[in-house]
Amino acid sequence: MNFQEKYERETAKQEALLTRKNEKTDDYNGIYDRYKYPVLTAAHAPILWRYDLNPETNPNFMERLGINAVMNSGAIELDGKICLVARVEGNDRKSFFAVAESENGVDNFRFRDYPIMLPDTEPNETNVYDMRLTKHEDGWIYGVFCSESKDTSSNDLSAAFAQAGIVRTKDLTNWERLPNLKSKSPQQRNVVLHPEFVDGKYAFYTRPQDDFISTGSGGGICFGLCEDITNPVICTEEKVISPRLYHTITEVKNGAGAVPIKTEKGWIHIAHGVRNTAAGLRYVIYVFATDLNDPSKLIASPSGLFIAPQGEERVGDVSNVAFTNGAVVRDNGQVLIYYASSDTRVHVAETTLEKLIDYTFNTPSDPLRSADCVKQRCELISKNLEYLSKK
Ligand code: M1P
Repeated sequence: MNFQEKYERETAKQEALLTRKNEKTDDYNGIYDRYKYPVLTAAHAPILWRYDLNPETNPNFMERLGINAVMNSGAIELDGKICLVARVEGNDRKSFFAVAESENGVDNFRFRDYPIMLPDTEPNETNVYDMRLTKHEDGWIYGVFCSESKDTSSNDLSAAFAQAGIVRTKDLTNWERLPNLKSKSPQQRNVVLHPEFVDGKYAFYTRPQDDFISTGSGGGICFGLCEDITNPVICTEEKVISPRLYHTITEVKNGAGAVPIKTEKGWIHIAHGVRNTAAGLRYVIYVFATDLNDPSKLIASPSGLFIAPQGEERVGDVSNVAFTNGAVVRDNGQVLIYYASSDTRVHVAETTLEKLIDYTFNTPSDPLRSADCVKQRCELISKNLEYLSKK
């Protein structure tokens, strides 16, 4: 096969992938639908990004800059399209951001020709990942992401610092970089900007952590205010709003995910929680709600996990991970939740605002002890048996 034939074959294969129709699976829980195919994978990365297309300099039509994974994606609806700002990881382990767009949000996502060229203002920054996109009431779209740099004070080669980087844009094309967020915590990851001013200030969901991996004394997902987004400093106490709890899905750590969704009953948060197992950490997605007028006040905590990695989702570069940093609510009430599995690919789960509210406010909370959990379940069973006996 000559160069041109190989190019045409690979282009046709990719075109078939990009135009494939997605379909709902028949999994049922009444809460959301899962889709059969991931919406973004490494194979969605344009051929332009990976191959040198000149036969003189690449006679074997060889991948020169491979893509290893496409995962944790911020999400937003812009000009009628669903846009994901995906975390794309090269074969070199460095991540970068790229916009992929789709008309319906469940299939046919296509990357723009160029990845995002983030303003390079942090000289020590080695890696960037996991952008959350907030359409803020000040008129900007903010991207808050993890800005990682090496911890040069340690002898451990892997020691690193995580901070929250901030960019803003109006069109997902031109990006202005602001200074990294400052807070009292030595490290921060999974930081999300709230879409509205709170007491006239910018509000952030933070995740204080003592170390790059371990949250240490960090008690969970926090809330803090910031006076000036161009000089971003958390000026209030970082108040824990969704705590880590013993023997729950958040025991080891948790982190804010999608930008909270405003509903008539409160702000709905779709976050991740991490527990330890003999096979390593297990990441699942969970939901909680905070008060409409005081987003730092927890008002609903449906018990346990919302989305866990299932089937093939359980296997990947970092297995047993479901992670979200983006969801979109459309005008018709459709809710699209983008989640990545095992740090490898991106999926979508679909529900409606009405169902998400029902789930959030009518799912009982975790009683935290087996004895109380079995009581909770027996109450449900006896109510059901009574109801069925009267039918
Ligand atoms: O590997 C799983 C996830 O680990 C991190 O999340 P957390 O900070 O809560 O441990 C993130 O780096 C995320 O990108 C990754 O998916």
